[in-house]
Amino acid sequence: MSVSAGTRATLREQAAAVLHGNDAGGWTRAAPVLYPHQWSWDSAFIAIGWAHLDVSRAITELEQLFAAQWATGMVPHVVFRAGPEHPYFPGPEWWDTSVSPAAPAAPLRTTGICQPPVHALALQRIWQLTPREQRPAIRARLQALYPRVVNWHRYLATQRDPEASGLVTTYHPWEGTDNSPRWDRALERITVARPGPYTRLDGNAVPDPSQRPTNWDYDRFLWLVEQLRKYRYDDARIYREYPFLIKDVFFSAVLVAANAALLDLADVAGASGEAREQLAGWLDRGRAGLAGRFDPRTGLCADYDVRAGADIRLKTFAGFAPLFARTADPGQRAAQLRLLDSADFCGHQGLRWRLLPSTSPAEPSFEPRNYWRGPVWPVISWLLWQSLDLLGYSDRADAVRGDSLGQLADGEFGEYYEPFTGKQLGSTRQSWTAAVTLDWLASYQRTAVSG
Ligand code: 2M8
Repeated sequence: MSVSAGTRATLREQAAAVLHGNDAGGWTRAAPVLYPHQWSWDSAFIAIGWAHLDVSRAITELEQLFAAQWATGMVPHVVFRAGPEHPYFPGPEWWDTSVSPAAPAAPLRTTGICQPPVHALALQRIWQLTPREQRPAIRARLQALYPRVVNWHRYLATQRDPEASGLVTTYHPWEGTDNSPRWDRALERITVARPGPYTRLDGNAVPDPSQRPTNWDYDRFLWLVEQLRKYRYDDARIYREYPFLIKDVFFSAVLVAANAALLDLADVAGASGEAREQLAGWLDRGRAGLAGRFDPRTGLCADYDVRAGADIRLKTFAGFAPLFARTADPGQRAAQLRLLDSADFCGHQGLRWRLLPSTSPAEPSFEPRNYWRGPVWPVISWLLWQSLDLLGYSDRADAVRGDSLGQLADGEFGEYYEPFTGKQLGSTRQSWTAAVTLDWLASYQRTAVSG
């Protein structure tokens, strides 16, 4: 599918208007009503979008996020910045991160978990787009931010991987793909003492409950937060005692790509020899860790439930971790590309667009309208597009971009999309969706210039 130049121009204006509309001054709401605060990986994608409008504003987005970095190096999944006129549940009281000596001091308020480290990819894009006359100023800011990003990666490579396996351990479904069926078994194993009374607010923005996690999910999400708080968000204690620990292959693949991006920026950032060596070490270890989780029979990578000692073998987008990590292994690449276009994924006859669904329609747990259990997420399509492009599969990458823009042409900038009808679901005016749209649109110019 190719989108006309006229549609592209309109989309660019609309996408820029979404970012400006959600701009809260130095940071951007993830969505106007559903997500009124600053979210971590949203912010990284958002910075990529801002980079096309104003590189200085783009780097400010990351600076604001990293201002809330924990002493451990962790970048929290939400920085609560909106006032009481923008309600969100669960808010800072539920997390009460003051129990941890590593949490940032008041008035900063955050959650106590994290999300995939897309930030280095954002920094890389910002630098690529910085006009010559702005280079000295942006370079100085990049140099200040860079060690903090290295520190963030160090946290993931050490505290979140005490086994030095190359795979990041996640503590909570909210560390990326909330109600993905990848977590079902691990959540079923947990006996939940009733979490304190609570009232969900997500129904205000998305009234159709079939598009959101269930109350069963929320009971478990919130109970897990209570446990993390009980352990004072201390990684060592969590690792010893807490019931939900998953080696997440998607999260780990993003870290691989992010380590490669930091190495690419090492000269610009004036990185020390030691930092370069560490980054290269984490990169190799990440690649090896993912290779160890690849199943040649299915062509997919499998997550691992640390507590149960069991593989999580499901057909979801996360199984394409080797592609997201841009694997150098030709056998894995070929197997993954075949699978990507098979009837279990993008080659399914009923799909509106040839785009990767969050869960395969062939999975019994597949639900086409429900959040991370089936819909297509533009940000995931963007990560796949970038990987395919960098791996040299430019035709397949172009098709992902074209289909994604076709899907986005309704101008709603949905959070996610129904794979069979192509209709928008979840929030509208979702910032990260607008951001990746801007990046896709600008890539037509890059192709035109370089080609
Ligand atoms: C979703 O998660 C939040 C909780 O963090 C929610 O449902 O309230 C997820 O899609 C997450 O990955 C995303 O960062 C966030 C904001 O877009 O929304």
